[in-house]
Amino acid sequence: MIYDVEQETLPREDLEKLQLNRLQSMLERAYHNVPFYRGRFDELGLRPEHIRSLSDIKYLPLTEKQDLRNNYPFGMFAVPKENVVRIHASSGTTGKATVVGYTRRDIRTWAELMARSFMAAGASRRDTIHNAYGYGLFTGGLGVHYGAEQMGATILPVSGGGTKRQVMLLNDFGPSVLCCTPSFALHLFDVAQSSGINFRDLSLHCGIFGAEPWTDEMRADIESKLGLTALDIYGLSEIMGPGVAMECDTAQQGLHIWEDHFLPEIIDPETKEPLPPGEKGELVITTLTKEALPLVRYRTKDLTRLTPTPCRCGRTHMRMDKVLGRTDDMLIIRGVNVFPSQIESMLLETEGVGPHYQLILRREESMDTLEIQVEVDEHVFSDEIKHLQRLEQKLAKSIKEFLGVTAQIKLVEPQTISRSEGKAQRIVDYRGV
Ligand code: DLL
Repeated sequence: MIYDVEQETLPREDLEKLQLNRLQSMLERAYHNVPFYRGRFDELGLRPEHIRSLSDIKYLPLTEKQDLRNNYPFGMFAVPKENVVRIHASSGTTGKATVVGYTRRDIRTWAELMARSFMAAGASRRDTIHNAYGYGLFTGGLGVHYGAEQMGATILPVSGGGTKRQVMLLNDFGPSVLCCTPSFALHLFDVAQSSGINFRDLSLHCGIFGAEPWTDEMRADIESKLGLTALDIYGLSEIMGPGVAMECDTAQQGLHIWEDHFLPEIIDPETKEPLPPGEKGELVITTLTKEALPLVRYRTKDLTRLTPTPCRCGRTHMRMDKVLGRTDDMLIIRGVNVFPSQIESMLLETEGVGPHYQLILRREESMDTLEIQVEVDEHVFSDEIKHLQRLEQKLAKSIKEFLGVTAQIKLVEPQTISRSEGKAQRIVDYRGV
């Protein structure tokens, strides 16, 4: 079922007309109300009315996270403070948080787009949704919450933490949809198992997982363990929060970007030049309707590819591939570039090797080293030492062969790698310490 048939299936020509209209009025607002943008435009001798077609977007300046930080906390807002009804922030690993704001209409749009996302996942108002995304300054909890209510489903505002209690609620309340990070879904599975609860006996039919990168191999693992359809949801606080793009359950192949509100592009992260359709690069998004925090060509740092071909589900909005990783998560090990997701795919192809892993980077005598710690099943771990060593060597060999990096593999016991209730920490980097 489609939540907003008219908007979600707009013929491309009409969709692009709508995008151009919205782009032009957003640029007017950004230029006149945000000193940062007025400064950028003036430097380039550019005025909003110079943008006459969607392809003119390439003349607009890019916006980066640092620009938001430089204008911390509210300097990029395009409306007076009294029109802002909500603030969220993402903590980030370094420096000050990135602060975002919403008007009443922004919140309504977000709820609508999340309702679209739920229905794209095959959910409906008859569902009960267990929401384990954190409530608070993080956008996950409240974003999902408002969308579920907008669609008319029953929402369980569980938030993060208290894994054992969550398992009890899953068992007792019988929700049909689970929302959390993919790594937390696996953690819930482990905790359920140790309490003697089989996920497959629960009433869940669908999981809406996002907020961190995860591979198709991880999806297969989650689907088989949890007995549900696992779908990918993408978003970032700067642009809105969850629900910028959502995978449909019809094709389960790429995430529809809600293009009547967001204009996506792919650029080469090095040269910053736009790339032709279908090429892999950094996703850049321009918000088309956001009132409180309009962003022009925001660099997400996320690497993906846009698929302009029509989707079987009937939605006309373009799809993006599952995010491969972030440009700033790319590991460069002795000159070889590799993303954690590529290592994840390789690990999960091996029977008995689990989805919980951590990449540990060290510098030894000015050489970078990579250690991959990965949990193995109980029966693999209790195997003879020589079998474990053989498996370690086999994994190291295929990683070297396919990804070109030398890694030391350390197979560890189940439950040894620390679990996160939010985003998993896949990389531990001791190089700068
Ligand atoms: O993570 C919003 C969100 C909440 C999305 C719940 C989905 C579900 P931030 O904390 O600002 O916002 O982090 C945004 O997380 O730039 C990506 O690098 C990463 N990310 C989000 N969704 C996905 C996904 C929320 N499905 C950053 N796949 C983004 C891969 C994702 N990475």
